[in-house]
Amino acid sequence: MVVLPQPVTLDNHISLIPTYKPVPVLTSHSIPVVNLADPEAKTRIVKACEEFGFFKVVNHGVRPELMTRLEQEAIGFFGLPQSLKNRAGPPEPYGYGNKRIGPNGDVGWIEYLLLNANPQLSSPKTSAVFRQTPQIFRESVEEYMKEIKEVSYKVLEMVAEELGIEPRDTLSKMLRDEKSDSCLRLNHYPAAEEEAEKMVKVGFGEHTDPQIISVLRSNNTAGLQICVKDGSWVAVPPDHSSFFINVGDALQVMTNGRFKSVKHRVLADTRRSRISMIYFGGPPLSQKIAPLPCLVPEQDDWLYKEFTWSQYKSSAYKSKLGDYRLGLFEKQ
Ligand code: GA4
Repeated sequence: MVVLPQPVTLDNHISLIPTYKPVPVLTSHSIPVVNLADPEAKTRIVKACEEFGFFKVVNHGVRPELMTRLEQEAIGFFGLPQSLKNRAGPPEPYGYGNKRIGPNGDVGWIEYLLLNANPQLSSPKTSAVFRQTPQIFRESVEEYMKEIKEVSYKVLEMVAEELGIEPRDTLSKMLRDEKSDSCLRLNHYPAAEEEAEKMVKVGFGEHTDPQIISVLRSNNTAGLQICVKDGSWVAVPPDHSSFFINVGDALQVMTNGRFKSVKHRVLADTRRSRISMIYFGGPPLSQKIAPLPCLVPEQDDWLYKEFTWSQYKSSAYKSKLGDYRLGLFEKQ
């Protein structure tokens, strides 16, 4: 894709986006790192999901050229003239979005493209995006998704094995399902044009991901932060060759709170642009979500009521980004 020299315009509400002072950076050894080829991987994953709801994955098997090619294509897309990009929006929920996140007034220093990750359920907006962009963009997205999905299946199968969940594809089959409600998000946190604007801004406000699992890859620009047990925020050193895995709300529920859905945010240092690509693995809309009986046999011990993914999703889309969405589904 040709990169057009277009200035990035995140319209005129920039002053609404708060600025931030930098927070302490966790050194990389503090963030759990899991080598997927390590025989200890399963144990390390479960420990990380309990402690942080977050970990970094190395030796993941995704071809580096797929990662860099999608990054290049995303840069190409975001470099298109604003009027062209706007034709792919607004994101309801799929398509191109600029500054506005979700339907309830959240804003950030960001432009993005949300795509359905399930070709069976491809939305008209996703198809429209691909009609307007070069073939190689679609191919990069599809090839990347194929491999990233394998990473998420592998991780969920390791979780199942370590926790003794049987069969071992209990979790991964929710994503493998042809009706799985999964999506791919390409985010661009642009560098500021004006010298005076070069500061840290909220790119993506604090939130948890509603789905089962999210797999993130970014370029080497910092910005991602996670909230740890004592409530403090720590910056995650970027690593463009690895993936970062987040536990989502649905996995927190299925493990009855044993795994933590990690609160995270992106504070964009607008001196450098940041590109991230995230696969959000969600179950089919009709999938029932509740603590897994093999982990918590007695319903009296369940911390959450049973709900369908469709119910949770529609409730999420009525919420603000930073809301505690699981509150409505907790048992009294
Ligand atoms: C957070 C995780 C994913 O990026 C996302 C987001 C979605 C959106 O951007 O449209 C939501 C947000 C996310 C949670 C609450 C609702 C929905 C914005 C928002 C305010 C695509 C998702 O599935 O949920």
